[in-house]
Amino acid sequence: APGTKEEKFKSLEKAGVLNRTKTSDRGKRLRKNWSSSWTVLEGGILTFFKDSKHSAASALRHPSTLTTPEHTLELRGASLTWAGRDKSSKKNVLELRTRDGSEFLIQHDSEQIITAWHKAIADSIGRRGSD
Ligand code: I3S
Repeated sequence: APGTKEEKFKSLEKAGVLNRTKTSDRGKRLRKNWSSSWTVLEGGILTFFKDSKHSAASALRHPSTLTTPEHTLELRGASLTWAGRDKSSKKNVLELRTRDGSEFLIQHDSEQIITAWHKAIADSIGRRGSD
């Protein structure tokens, strides 16, 4: 029912295709490698599945590319900011830093779509606190 805890929790869940790249692994800088990825936000976990730039035919032959998570991020204790020009020349880029010091950039050409992701991720982080 609307207004219940369950309903609020459900409203935080989100899925879609985003461009993303990992820029740091527990503090160690990585070379950017942008790819398009099916992305799911559920229960305080953000999951990037293997990139969706392969053709549909290829995905049918290799279903694991659609179902194998490439990165699973625990949002508890994470921080989310809009990435500055120093981080990327792309528009609409979010920077997500996990508690273990790993960093990801998340991007979508649509401002409306990236704003919805910003809200969903920030709400999820906010609900889980920082300790
Ligand atoms: O921060 P950088 O090095 O300018 O990031 C760019 C590179 O990752 C580039 O790949 P190469 O290192 O193979 O040149 C990517 O193609 C660019 O997209 C990256 O910059 P943006 O500004 O798009 O994040």
